[in-house]
Amino acid sequence: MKVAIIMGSKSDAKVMKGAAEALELFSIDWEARVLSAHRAPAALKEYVEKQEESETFCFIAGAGLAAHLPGVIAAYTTVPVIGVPIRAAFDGLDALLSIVQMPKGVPVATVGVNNSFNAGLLAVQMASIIEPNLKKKLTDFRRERAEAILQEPVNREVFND
Ligand code: RP5
Repeated sequence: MKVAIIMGSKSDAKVMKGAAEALELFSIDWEARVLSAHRAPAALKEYVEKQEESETFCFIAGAGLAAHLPGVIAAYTTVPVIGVPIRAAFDGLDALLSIVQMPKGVPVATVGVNNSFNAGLLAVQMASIIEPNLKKKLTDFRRERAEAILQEPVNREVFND
């Protein structure tokens, strides 16, 4: 089982590395490509269609500006696509709306602006549907995070940051 991480530009890599980090926490295999919907549409189509015959169970696609990449990927495949809006202008609102406002029939699951870690985590949750070990790991992960929050000391200084 593998996740294909696609980004519209090499400049997106610093944001998109969060997806790979989340997947690696749960030992899920991934591969990453730079493939733009606008600058290299033919290569994008070829890559996405090739994944149909592979172990890829999810695409994570990050793009900024007129971020059509996740939607175009979703148009070429029924493998689930998670879109990551990248903040390049307008605080990322342009990318967020470009990704989330898909027409009925061609869904893209969208995470928060620059939140590629959550995209990785959502892919892990998808994989956990058929992998009981992952389900347990995810439960432990949530519990550890909750414990860390509850142990955080809160004093007056928290309001001074
Ligand atoms: C989008 O335009 C990319 O996803 C990137 O976020 C943004 C800027 O790309 P570069 O001009 O840095 O290549 O297509």
